[in-house]
Amino acid sequence: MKSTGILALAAISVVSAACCGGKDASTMKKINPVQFSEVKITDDFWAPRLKNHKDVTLAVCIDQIENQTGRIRNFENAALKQGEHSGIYFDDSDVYKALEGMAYSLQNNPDPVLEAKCDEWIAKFAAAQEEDGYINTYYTLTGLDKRWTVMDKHEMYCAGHMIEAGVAYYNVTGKRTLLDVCIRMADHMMSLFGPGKRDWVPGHEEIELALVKLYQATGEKKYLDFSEWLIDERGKGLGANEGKPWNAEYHQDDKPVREMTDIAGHAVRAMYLYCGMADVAAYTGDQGYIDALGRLWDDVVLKNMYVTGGIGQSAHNEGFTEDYSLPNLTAYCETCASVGMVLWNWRMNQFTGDGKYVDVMERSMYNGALAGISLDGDRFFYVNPLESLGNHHRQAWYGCACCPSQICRFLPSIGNYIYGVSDDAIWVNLYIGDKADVRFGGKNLTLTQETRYPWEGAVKLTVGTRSAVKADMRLRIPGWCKSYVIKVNGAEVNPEVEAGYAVLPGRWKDGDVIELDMDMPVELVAADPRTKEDEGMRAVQRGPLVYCIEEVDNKDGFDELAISEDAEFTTAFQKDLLKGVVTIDAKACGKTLKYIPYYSWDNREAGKMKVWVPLAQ
Ligand code: FUB
Ligand code: ZN
Repeated sequence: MKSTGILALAAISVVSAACCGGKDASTMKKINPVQFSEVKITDDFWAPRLKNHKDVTLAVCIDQIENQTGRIRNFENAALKQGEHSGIYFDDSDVYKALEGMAYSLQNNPDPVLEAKCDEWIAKFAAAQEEDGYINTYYTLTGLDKRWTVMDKHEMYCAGHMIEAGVAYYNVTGKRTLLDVCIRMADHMMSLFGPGKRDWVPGHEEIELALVKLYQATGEKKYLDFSEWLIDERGKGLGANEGKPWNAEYHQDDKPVREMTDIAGHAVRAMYLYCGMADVAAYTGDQGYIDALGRLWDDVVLKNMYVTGGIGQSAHNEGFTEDYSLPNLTAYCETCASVGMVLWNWRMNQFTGDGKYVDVMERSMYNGALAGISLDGDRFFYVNPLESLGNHHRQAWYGCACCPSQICRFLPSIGNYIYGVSDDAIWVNLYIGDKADVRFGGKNLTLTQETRYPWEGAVKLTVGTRSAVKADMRLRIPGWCKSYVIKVNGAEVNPEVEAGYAVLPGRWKDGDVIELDMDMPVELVAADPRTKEDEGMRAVQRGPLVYCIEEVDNKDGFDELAISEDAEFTTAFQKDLLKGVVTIDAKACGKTLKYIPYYSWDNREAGKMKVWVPLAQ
């Protein structure tokens, strides 16, 4: 295959988010996702990763939390009100995030031993909860008199992660012990803060989106209202930066959220805030939130995002610096921030039905986020640079372990992102082999997807249904795809494409087959010319995957390697390399550069790595 074009990232079109054509019973979202609990992943790409998550990653997280660090001991000590707190003041959140991943894993693979482990942890959380509902082992063990005095001490952040875990575990098992702990903590917070009570701006967002989940689980609207109140507290100069050398911008507290135009500050904080705003707006229809999210999306994606879908240029603030400044060697691109991009873009797509959000979601998922875990599932990146001198490696764990626990909860819920339904359409967002049970128009149908994506662009969808279903099938045509063929029951069709989706109206019967065959050439990617760090350089992309060169494959003069616009590319699936990858050989200027998918780097002999390679002079 040969490259014909050059992609410029800034070519992603600029359209602000518009609200909410259709609605379902509960939200103003246009699309509702088909939950991962209804989607059985069967392909060769993700299914082995989910197996690894179950067999390896969970064991690693449990071992770190119980044995290698003091995270569970903090809960035991807090229950007894004796002993010390060890680690960082927000370490409780890692335990909750790992539990959330365990809950999702139980949904995919029921396992009484794992469930017993969850119950054991939950009993420890419940024992560590104060009489008044407060729960945070750091303050219980270092002085409850100081709780709720410093807005950046992550009390609501930890509570938010506990709520996400509590709702997940309740949804999977029906057991409500942890949900009740969450409700008591939420009610405790609401007894102190809110209209007519104390002001509060959580220094690290997360509680906002979690309260919406608590509202969904309990039907108690007061949690939705509290979430909205917390979001609206921002930008009033209340001082989220007290006790920390950071300004209000770092916490997204420099202006009211409806006035926000530019992404700034800490990347993960920003992502969680935007998710919370989208979740609240899904119920309230707040146009001020929706317009702000559209503006912020343009600012992030067009001026501050790496080709890997990673965000947050600087280690200094774990966040944003100047527009178009995207250094590669020192790129921060925290794994959590890439997962945050997935979570936020998923929500934006549900509002608007615009495929451009899924393009970004897919970019962050397959590149920035997936690089965060080793192919064996046992080591993690926190920082994901686009260039390495050979000294950057995944680790078994981190003192600040937000990223391992993030990956732990992200992977088993990957099925969430594949399908959606709206009043009149079934949306196919991602191409991942699976079998899904879809409830549409009062009927149950199955969709069976067969594909070798991301290695090949051919997708076959088979409908299973007892009676014919009238629906538009909306197949996403990824932004990278310039040429494709669609067939229905073997006959080629030429559907309209609306906002990135090919729209196939029909009355779908049992056994109907839709085929989408996307050309997946190798492409050279140029950055926006305002990005000086990538001037005169090109990245290589094929389908949703960004590629890189590693020294282990390119030992001969690695630093001098150059690519050319007329490079000749050959691709090959190598089943024994890096657990099976399509490699790309680029013949340029008499040399052959060997490319591998970015997500798979640093899984062999240590060495240098680059995504952006200079163009030959
Ligand atoms: O502060 C909690 C988490 O730790 C943040 O989201 C990460 O950036 C790391 O600082
Ligand atoms: Zn992280």
